[in-house]
Amino acid sequence: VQRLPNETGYEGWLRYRPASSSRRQEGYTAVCQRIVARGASEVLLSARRELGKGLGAILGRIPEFLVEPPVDGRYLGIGTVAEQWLLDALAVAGVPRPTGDGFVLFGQGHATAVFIVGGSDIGCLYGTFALLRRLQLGEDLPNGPVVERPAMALRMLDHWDNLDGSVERGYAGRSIFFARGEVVADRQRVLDYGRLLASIGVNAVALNNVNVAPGAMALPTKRHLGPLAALAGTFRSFGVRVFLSVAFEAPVVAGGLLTADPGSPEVARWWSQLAGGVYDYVPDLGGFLVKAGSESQPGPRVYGRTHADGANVIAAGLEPFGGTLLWRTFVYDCKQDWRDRSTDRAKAAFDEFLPLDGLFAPNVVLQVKSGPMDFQVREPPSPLLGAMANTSQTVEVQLSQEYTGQQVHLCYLVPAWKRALDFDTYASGTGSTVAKLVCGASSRTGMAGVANVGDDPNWTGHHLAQANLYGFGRLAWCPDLPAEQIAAEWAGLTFGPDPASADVVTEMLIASAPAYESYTTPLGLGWMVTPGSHYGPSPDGYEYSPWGTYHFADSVGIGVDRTTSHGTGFTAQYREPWKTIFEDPSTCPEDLLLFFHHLRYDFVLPGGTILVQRMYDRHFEGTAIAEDLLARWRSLAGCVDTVRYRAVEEKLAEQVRQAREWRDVINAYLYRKSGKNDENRRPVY
Ligand code: GCV
Repeated sequence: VQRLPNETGYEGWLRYRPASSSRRQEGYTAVCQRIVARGASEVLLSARRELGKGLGAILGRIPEFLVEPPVDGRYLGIGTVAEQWLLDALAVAGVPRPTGDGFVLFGQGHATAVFIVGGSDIGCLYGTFALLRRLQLGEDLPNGPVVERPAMALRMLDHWDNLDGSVERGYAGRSIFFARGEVVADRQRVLDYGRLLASIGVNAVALNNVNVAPGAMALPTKRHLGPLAALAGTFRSFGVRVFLSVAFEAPVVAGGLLTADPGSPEVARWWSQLAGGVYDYVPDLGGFLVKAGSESQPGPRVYGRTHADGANVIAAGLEPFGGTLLWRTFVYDCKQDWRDRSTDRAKAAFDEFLPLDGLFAPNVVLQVKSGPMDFQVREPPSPLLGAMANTSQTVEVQLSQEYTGQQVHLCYLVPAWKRALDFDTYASGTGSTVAKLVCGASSRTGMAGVANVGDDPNWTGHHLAQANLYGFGRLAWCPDLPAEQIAAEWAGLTFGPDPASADVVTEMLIASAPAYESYTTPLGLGWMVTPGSHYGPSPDGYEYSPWGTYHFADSVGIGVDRTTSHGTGFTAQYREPWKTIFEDPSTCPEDLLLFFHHLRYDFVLPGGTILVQRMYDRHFEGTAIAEDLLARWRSLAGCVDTVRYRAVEEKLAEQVRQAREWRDVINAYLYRKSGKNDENRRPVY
């Protein structure tokens, strides 16, 4: 048996291996060994370098770069709509001009020549990666036009990286941007990250943690701006704009003022000077990101001001430079008395922000978590999404697997994000999906994801967690892509060219999140994790903490009554028909039942099973799937290189151990509360 060369995973999905057959390789080579490229901007140079690298490996020979098309008419042409020769080529082929950062791939005369034409330089770069993806997946050179354009304007990753190099909720090593209080000087890793991001269409990155520690408040000041500008320059060559997280109270802590009151003229002056200072160094800075008035962080209410006042004063400083202020709506009172059954964390963002609709400056975008709580494995979509007709919104998801197995457990999150994007808010009639809201509203909105990346050699800790990074970018580019297709693309690129391995990996990805949900907290329960670390089962951990994330289990039943008729009234934040659907346990989707309702253990579900039995069943089923994930992976022994094979095997074996622990702890808890036996007599302790 021929051993496959070991891989670290560092290349991600840009592995660029020789074409799978010599026939294919010849076909690609006939056209792509000569590249006609005339533009020479920084971004176009990135595209050229990528073509050199990618085609060099796929064709097995370094392509030649030309300025004039060769006489035999066989070449790959690349450039933008600003170049007449490409406009001519488009016209001859009858292909529409690409716009914005979109691109068109098309062939001429039975693919004797192939073109990548971008609406912009960045469009060319995206087109380059799209072509390379096709070739890596063994597809034909494009003939009929492939026309693409990013659906969302903002496709952004938020890093929760601290200046000391640690990463809040990071499970893949240390920061790739900061170390020991400084911005890193060696930018090789950042450059390779930029390539990965551009290849999936991500165009913005917030570098530092939204919980801005005092040291990091100095980030937008002179001391760090030189190195930050260099880092932004590296990203710029991949079409990625940089954002910085700033703290609401920075005028006091970093600026030495006596107040951070947004109503104070000196505070306004301070923010505008700060912005000016940053734009001197980073003229295309995306803007600032703020978490205020949340989880013990000071916010505008401290000064008797609203979130609109707080956001607008910072936004005014950014406005002259075209910058955007992303203001997070993750605002709630994290200290709750369990006896108070009317206060509900799920309601907080809507209650706080809805009355402010229309009061935010045009360059403010509210960044709304996809669910009303905090990235649980299953939550309903946030009712705030789409509820503010006169305010721009961006949806926020989490790639970093804080509550979904911390990159030890396999949990492919794209289907969950898709659920949020596909949700019909009915804000302006049927078809008002969240995707439509964040795609159409403005040139500043889209999707932000908390990054799952660190300095681990394979970027994400778990090799297979790279699928979430890949999937985030692809989904923000095109929310219509099916989660299965994204999984299959990624698996093909990462484990191909052997299609059998890619198929197994795709199936594993698709099975993973339902498994995780089942063996941890199915039916919308959530929150049974260990407080603080958010890892491993602790059924009463948050029940006896003041954070207000209770499930209210007693000897009779379990779940949170969020109905309007006798609960917290959260269901009233949804438009019809959702309000009615969620309000009634007989119409509420089973996966959200305990999110919206407190039900008796013997509540009869459609089909006749009682609630607690269903919970037992789900825990057994989920654990069995986790065991099956390991078995499926083991079926790939010899088909995947040893290094990656062993690393994934180790993670999956640990996942099985922990899935069994989750199953046993939660089932035992439910049994002791309810006193009801498992009707199948499986071991419940
Ligand atoms: C950055 C959760 C996490 C926090 C995180 C917070 C947020 O509560 O546990 O670590 O803080 O979300 O999104 O701001």
